[in-house]
Amino acid sequence: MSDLVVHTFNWVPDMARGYVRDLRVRWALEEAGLPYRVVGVPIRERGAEHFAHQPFGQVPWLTDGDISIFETGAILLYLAECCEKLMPKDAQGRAHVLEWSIAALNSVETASLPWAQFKLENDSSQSPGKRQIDIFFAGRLGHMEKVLATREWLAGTFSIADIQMADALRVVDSLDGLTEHPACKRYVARATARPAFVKAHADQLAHFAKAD
Ligand SMILES: N[C@@H](CCC(=O)N[C@@H](CS)C(=O)NCC(=O)O)C(=O)O
Repeated sequence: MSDLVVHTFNWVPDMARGYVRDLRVRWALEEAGLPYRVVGVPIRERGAEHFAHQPFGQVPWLTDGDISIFETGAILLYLAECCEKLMPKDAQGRAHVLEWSIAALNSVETASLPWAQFKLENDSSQSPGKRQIDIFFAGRLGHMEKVLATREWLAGTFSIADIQMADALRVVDSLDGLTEHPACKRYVARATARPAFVKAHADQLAHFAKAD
């Protein structure tokens, strides 16, 4: 690791302070004892440079010399690869860290974040008539639409990133939630046309049908 730089907003409203996700990255870096710098980027005018590093226009992202990585979970795993204080080296130890990292993001935070948003919505009179969850999700789809408009697969060639992203969007498509996001819709169609998906899907249906 060379010159580690955590990029975060240069200002956020009071209520967000202490909760911006650069905290997780700073925390990991502190645990690891790795030197790093923090660079602030504007919260209001987020330019092309910002989106080139973080396609959702969010923070944080980390640069390590020429390497740039976004998504807090990915950044932590990236740091953990090089630091035994963040993840043990033995196979079972690594597996436990991976399973619990994904559990935090995918099993707990998928519930805790909407819960917090509903709670904030009920406690305030913001956006009357518009549900925060709709605004939140439309924002996410808007960013994914831009990403998927210009690439076939998320990480260059097909990868486990596409398995997870396509499956997350597939349920939305099944509920007609992608009608205004044609690139997302085409991506789901492309992914689910892959022979491996078709077979896995058919096999799952057959598996459960056995129990009928
Ligand atoms: N999944 C992303 C979420 C990042 C995130 O929610 N960042 C917030 C700050 S904590 C942000 O940039 N909010 C501004 C926005 O969404 O426009 C990660 O973990 O890195």
